[in-house]
Amino acid sequence: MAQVDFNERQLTLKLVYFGPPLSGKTTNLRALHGKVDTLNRGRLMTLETRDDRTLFFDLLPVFFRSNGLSFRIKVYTVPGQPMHEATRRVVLQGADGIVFVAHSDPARLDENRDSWIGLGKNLAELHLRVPIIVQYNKRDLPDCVPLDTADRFDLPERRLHTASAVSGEGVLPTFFAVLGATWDALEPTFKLSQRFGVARDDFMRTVCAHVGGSERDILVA
Ligand SMILES: Nc1nc2c(ncn2[C@@H]2O[C@H](COP(=O)(O)OP(=O)(O)OP(=O)(O)O)[C@@H](O)[C@H]2O)c(=O)[nH]1
Ligand SMILES: [Mg+2]
Repeated sequence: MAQVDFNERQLTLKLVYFGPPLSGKTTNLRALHGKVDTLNRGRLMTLETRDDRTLFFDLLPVFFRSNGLSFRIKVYTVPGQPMHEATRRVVLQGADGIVFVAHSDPARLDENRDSWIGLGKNLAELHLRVPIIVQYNKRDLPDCVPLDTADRFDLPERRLHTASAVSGEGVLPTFFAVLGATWDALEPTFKLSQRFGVARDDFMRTVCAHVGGSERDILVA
């Protein structure tokens, strides 16, 4: 759950990138790291084998101060390989928002499903109800699954985000989508706008300025 300290005027959020093996979760984080102003980011921590498999998790801390408020956003990825189930649950604990990074390769759609089911089980066990943004990554591949027939993961009206994380395309709009959805989900409980004196759109614009985004990235989110 978000850490909200009204006395210290500090908000800490935890976002988790979840999804099947090799869908591009770590690549999303690397692209995000490349975009965030060096003043506003901590070290990108990754632990991988030589063939790009995440062993434990990746973490990118993003932090900044604005109008006397201190924001910390901790962005994690889980390891996608089936054997790391226990690790995924640990990383998901306390998440405020989730990005589900799906494959666009038609040959790997079953892996998307398996991972989605795994996510549902973990969230149920952890009693977590948090917003989930779906990103179809690797749109640069030939023969991508068309969006109009793509799996919408149990929600026919679900908005699907697209990315080609290797080139950084789509990475920021996905990030702003999960950030906005997370703010919206926390607002009824914490009354963030009122108690921090920051409107949602100002919060989004401030983050945008600190992660090297443009207004367009928020709007298309
Ligand atoms: N063509 C293409 N390749 C990509 C894209 N994003 C990631 N990749 C490649 O896919 C492979 C896996 O990417 P990772 O980011 O390590 O995948 P992951 O989801 O973190 O994998 P696990 O940690 O094992 O779950 C790497 O070789 C990436 O370069 C993309 O948008 N397009
Ligand atoms: Mg990884």
